[in-house]
Amino acid sequence: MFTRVAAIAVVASTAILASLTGCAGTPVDSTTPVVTDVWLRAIPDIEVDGDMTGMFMTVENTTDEDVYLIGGTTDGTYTSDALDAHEVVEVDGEMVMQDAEGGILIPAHGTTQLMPGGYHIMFWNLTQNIPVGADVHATLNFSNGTSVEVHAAAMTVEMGQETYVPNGSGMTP
Ligand SMILES: [Cu+2]
Repeated sequence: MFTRVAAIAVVASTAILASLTGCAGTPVDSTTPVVTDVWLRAIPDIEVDGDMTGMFMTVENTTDEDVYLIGGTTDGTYTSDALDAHEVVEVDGEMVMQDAEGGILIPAHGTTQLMPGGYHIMFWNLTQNIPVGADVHATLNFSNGTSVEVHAAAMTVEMGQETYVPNGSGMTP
């Protein structure tokens, strides 16, 4: 009787140890920014809607150092181009997009929103339509050497939420 109880106790403590070891064995890299709410503007017909789009998200930096989102890559499904980190700025009264110099700043212990009319990740030269509901894969690269794999849901941007202004490199996404 006593022996059996002892044996059960050993099994129980081994299970607890295993679960603790499991946690320790898969540490979260605390220098990797936390990316949430990823989506991108659907382009249902590239002949009509244009062959570029923007990806949007929330990025949180939990470290003591500023980090920059410097761009990304895709699996080539919708474009074979690299993904650029862009911003929308006002130039001579017009809103135009341009490269975010040095990347998109995610301040130390801060959060940055990428949204239509502001910061975005640019998809150039789309090779096929991105219908509403499509699951678009991308890898985002940060200035501290970390990367984050994301899946963006393609969604329609409500009318009036974004502007289309011609400029040297295209239009605001
Ligand atoms: Cu852009």
